Parts: sequence; structure tokens; C-alpha cells
Amino acid sequence: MRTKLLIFFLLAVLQTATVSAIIPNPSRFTHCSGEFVIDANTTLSWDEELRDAAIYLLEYLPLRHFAQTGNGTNSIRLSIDSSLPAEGCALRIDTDRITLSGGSYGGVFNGIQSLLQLLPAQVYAKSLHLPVSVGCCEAVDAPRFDYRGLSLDVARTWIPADRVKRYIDLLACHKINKLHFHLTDDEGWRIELKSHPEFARTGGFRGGDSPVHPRYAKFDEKWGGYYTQRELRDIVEYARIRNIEVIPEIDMPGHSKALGAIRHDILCDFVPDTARTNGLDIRNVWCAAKESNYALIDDIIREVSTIFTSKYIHIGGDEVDMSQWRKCPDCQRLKREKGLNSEKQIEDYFIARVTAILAKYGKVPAVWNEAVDGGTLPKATRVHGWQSIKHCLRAVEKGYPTIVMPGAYFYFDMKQSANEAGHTWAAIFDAKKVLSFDLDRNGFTERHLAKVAGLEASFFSEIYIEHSPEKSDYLDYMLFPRLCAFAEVAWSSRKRNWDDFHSSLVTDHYDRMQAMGIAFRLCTPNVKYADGMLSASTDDGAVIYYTDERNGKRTRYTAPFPCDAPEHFAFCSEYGSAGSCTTGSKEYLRMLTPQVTVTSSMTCSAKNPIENAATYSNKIARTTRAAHAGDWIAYSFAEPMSCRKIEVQTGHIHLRRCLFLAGHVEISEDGKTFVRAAELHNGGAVICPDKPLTAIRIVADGNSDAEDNVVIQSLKIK
Ligand code: TNX
Repeated sequence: MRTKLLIFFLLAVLQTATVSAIIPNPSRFTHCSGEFVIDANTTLSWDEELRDAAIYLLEYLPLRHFAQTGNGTNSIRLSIDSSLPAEGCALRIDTDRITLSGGSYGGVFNGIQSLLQLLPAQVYAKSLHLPVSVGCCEAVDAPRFDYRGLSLDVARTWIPADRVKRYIDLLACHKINKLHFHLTDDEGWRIELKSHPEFARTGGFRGGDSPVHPRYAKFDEKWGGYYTQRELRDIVEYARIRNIEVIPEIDMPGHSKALGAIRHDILCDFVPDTARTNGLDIRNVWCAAKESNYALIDDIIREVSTIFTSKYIHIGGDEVDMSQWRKCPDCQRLKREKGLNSEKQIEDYFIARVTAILAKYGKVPAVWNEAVDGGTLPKATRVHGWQSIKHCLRAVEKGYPTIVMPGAYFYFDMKQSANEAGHTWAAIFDAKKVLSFDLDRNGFTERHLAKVAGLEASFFSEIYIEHSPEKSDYLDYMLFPRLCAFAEVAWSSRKRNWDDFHSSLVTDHYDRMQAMGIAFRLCTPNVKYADGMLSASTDDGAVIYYTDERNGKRTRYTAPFPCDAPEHFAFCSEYGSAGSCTTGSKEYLRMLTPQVTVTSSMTCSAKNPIENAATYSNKIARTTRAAHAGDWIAYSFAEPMSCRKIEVQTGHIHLRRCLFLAGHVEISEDGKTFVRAAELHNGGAVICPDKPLTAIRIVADGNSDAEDNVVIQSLKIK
């Protein structure tokens, strides 16, 4: 009787693990008959060098019995099998045991990730209760590339250590094994140096009394942070346990304004033109001629090499403003003395000097693709090709080991659809495009592929700061599920089909991401208006909501409804912690383009003339100086204009920069008398006029931000 009861009880509490699609998909996966039950008596054992991996597994799987050796029944065994590729793994689930072997620690770690994905999703919430059954199977697997990375920009927007660790965990779950840590840039210095403590203490914060000016959002406060060396070592170790190598980046010789604001002596010796910038020195390039600079770089590299275990240090080399070297008498003298033909060759000289410093500390440089345009750098230099696939091919053809990371596929700071936040310079794309990435179809032959060290996704964080970076939501939204698709393409070269991937995403991975607490992005709902009925649908089972903008009322959508003003209804979908962007029908999204003339108290450059701001396109006008209180921008319509909403914005289209920091908007019905209609917030405002308008004027109530121009955009009229 007791046995019967026990069996009944066991059956009742047994959670059945569905054999689910693993992301990234293993190269060989076979279902076998039967299942293995992991219960309170299951014993975990491991080879000595796998201790950290075993402890990691125990965070997720609450086992209580351990053995040093053993391969008995009801066991899980982790072992090294040197006949497998280094990061390869063989996972076998039999009815009486699980054996998991890998070619190295990393291989076993990858196998652990496959095993976790075969368990119910709550394993990721660390709330799995035993017993749990898992279907018998065999997965034999190895990655295509040794380098499967994410680059994270913590310079533009500060991300504290505990949140970096969270992303390390999320990368690990997707078998991504490199974190390229973008630690310095024009807007911040995030790494503590014992030899120069002021770099981080001052350069880690911008705004307020900091010499580092706020460039994007949070203009009114001193904001930021930095990692202590202890925190960085902890991150490196945390990542190592999760099979992730952390590669630090100190971006030089350009992108160094934050450091230049603290140490003016690193910059070139010419008098900066601060008249156009409300006093700000916008030099951001290390002077290549000063010997003292190489001594300072030696200090930096010496310390950075002791913190990070990676053989590589990324030293930047992107977007160097060569005009600063052109204006610098010392750099010009250097050019003559060393027989350099161009400013580009000054960059080669600079990077060669830094490479020699790295060598002194046993490190090898990684650089952005511009740095190898000249092709003179040592061939061990690892190149990150970011501008386009062509730039990656060029680096490969010059013989450099190359990390392929074209912005148009892998820059997850790009918008995912037209009406969302993000950059657009490379492309607008979602996970589907990431999954379609195929080196073979982009001109990479076998010979080229031999030089491809791997793939990297990236997130640059200029726009992040506008989205409450104190929470992870925006970063999660930009990374997932694009990063899941990236994990696939970096893992194997199999031919893929979006529908299959999407279905395993929706049926299995949504719940895993949910359990991991990720605020991932859902597909945009499809909204239609026809025959007086407004309807919406999604293909991922998420719940749809709609809001009537006239009263702010939010309602759960269940069925098409009759409606005579579809232009007021905004839709979005939700699935636990995940959400879609806000969208609507054609009518809701429709923009008006009434004929308008734009004028300003400031003159605009010939390259970006004021007429651009009247085109209702992404063309911008750019003034030739910063703004002061009283400066204005006026939009006059050819005819009185009726609309429901006008979005007024100064500054870059996708980035709050080059804007009126304080100001207001005035509107006029007759073009003569103006009334104050709104205050600017982050350089913009929304007005909902109840009468036809003839003109709109934006007036600055103070200086613009510390840039040498103001960007004027077209109005957005709905
Ligand atoms: C280009 S990636 C940059 C970054 C920006 C990024 C924005 C690279 C080498 N340079 O400085 O943050 O675009 O997408």
C-alpha cells in the first residue's frame, strides 16, 4: 500500500520536461525512447577540473548528493573527453543516468546549457522542484566559431557591476563566450587605475561639477559610475566560470574626450575654438607626438593587463578626427621627422607604439577596422569589422584575424522597426534579419573563412541613457530576441528557416526568457482598419492592449470593434515581462506634410542647410554655432494647418544631442501673435492644437548643450 501511495505521489508531483528546441540548435540531436528522472537521490559527480562548472549547475539544479568519481545509476556525470573539440560536447540522457562530456571546461559548460534547456523553464528562475523527468536523447555538438561575442558599451551609459554580471549570465545561457567590454569613450572613463585614481573618480561621472560634459540626456545631474579593480577582477572570474572571456577596450587615439577633460595635456597643442561651443573644448584625440603620452599609456596598459586575463586588449582605432593632428604643430613635426605621408600614417604610428607597449605586458592588440586601412599593423592584430561586411572582407583579405560584426546585422542599438527607439545609421532590423546572416552569401570563400575568428553582436549605449538605465528594460528589449538569433548564427553554419526558429522561440524560449526575468521584445502587433472595424493580431500568443489617446483609457483587446476614429488608437502586446512596441493602423501612423518655410536666428551650414528641415524626411539642418537664450527656430505654414498632434524636436533625430536644453514652443493662428504652448523637455515637446495654426516657433531660454551646433529637424505632424 505504501509503495502504491508513493508511486501515486511521485506521479502526481513529477513534472514532465518537454523535449524542447535548444537555442542555439545542436548540430546533432537524437531523441531516444524513455526518460530519466532527476530526483532527490540523483548523484552529481565531476572530473576534478570541472568543479566550478558543477557548482554552477547546482545553482539551477537542486541536487543534494555528490561524488568525486562514479558513473552509477541515477547519476549525472560531468567529464572531460579530450577526443572532442575543445568547446564541443556530448550529452547523453539514458533512462538510468546522464553523461555529459566536453573537450574542455568550455565544452562541458556548453553541454550544461543544452541540459538546462531540456528541463522545464522554471529551472531558469532557480525554482525547479525535484523530481523532474527529462526525455532520453543524445546531443553531439561543437561551435562553428571560437569567438562568439557581445560588445557592451558601458562608457556612454553606466551599467553597474551586478547588472553586467546579469548579462554575463544571459550570454552564458546562449553559449556566447566573449564579452568585449567598451570601458572608455568620449563620455566616460569606467576603469579604476591605482596609478591615476582621478581618471575614474572624475571621468566616471558627467554633468554637475564634473569637467566631463553631459552629452546625452540627464543634463541636470551629475551621473555615472566606475568599476573598482576588485569589481573588475570579480567580473572576470564570474565570466570565466561561465566560459566567457572578458576583453577590455580602452578606445584610443580618438573617442578620448572624457580623459582629455581631466588631462588636457594628452590633447594636441592648438588653441581650441570654444567660441562656437559655449566654452567647451571638443578635442578628443590623443596627441601622437608627445612622449609623455606613451608613458601614460604604459601606466594604463600595465594596470589593465593585470586586471584582465585575456591575451587581447582592444585599443580602439575608430573614427579618429584627423583634423586635430592636422592643426597640431607637434604632430606635423612628427609627420615630417618620421617621413609619414598622411594623418592616417600618424594613426599607424600611434597604434604601433601602443602595440609595443602591449607586447611588453604580454598582450596582443584588437582594433576597429579603420585602424588596418593602411595594412601596416602586425598580422597578429585582431580586427573588429564593424562598418560593413565589405570592411570585414577587406581586413580578412589583408590577412588579419577578423571578428565579423557588421552594424547592419549585429548592432543591437539599431531600431527594430521604424517607429521604435534606436539608431538607424546601419539599418533597421529585428531578429529575423539577424538569423538570415550568412557569410557564404556575402562573398566569404573558404580562404576568407579561415581568417574569420568569429562573430560579435554589440550594443552601443548613447540612446540607452534616455530610457531609465537604472532598470534593465530597454537594454533587454534591444538585445532579446536578437541575441538568441545571433547565438544561432555564431554557433553553426546550418541553413536556417525563420519559421522554425520563431516557433521554438515562441513555444520554448519565451518561457525560458520569462523565467530569466528578461524584458524581451515581442513582435509588433498587426493592426488593421477596414469597413469601420479596427482589428489587431499577433503571431506569438501575446495579449494585446489598446489605448484611446483621447482619454488615455487602456483596454484588453479581444475582438475587432467598430470605430470611426482609428487615428486615435494605439496598440501593443504583452507577455509577462515582455512587451512589443506601440503601434497602430495606417490611420494612426499617418503623417501630414503641409508646405512649410523654416527660418532661424542662427545660420546653418552649407552642407546641412535650413531647407532640409522643411522636407519631412530624415534630412537635418545644422547651425554653425551653439545656441544662446533668445535664439529661435520658426516654422511658417503656407496655409493654416489643422492636425491632431505636432511633435517638435531640436537635436539629432535619434539621439538627444545638439539641442536646446531649455526653451519653449509658441504657436500662432495668424502668423503675427504668438502664444506660449509648451515647455521643452530634452529639446522637444508635443502640442495638440485645437485650432488651425499658421506658425510655430521654438525659443531657447538658455544655452544649448555643449556642442558646436544645433540640429534642426522637420516637424512630425499627425
Ligand atoms: C559607431 S562601433 C561607433 C560607436 C557608436 C556606434 C553607434 C564603433 C567603432 N564606433 O562609437 O557608438 O557607432 O551605433
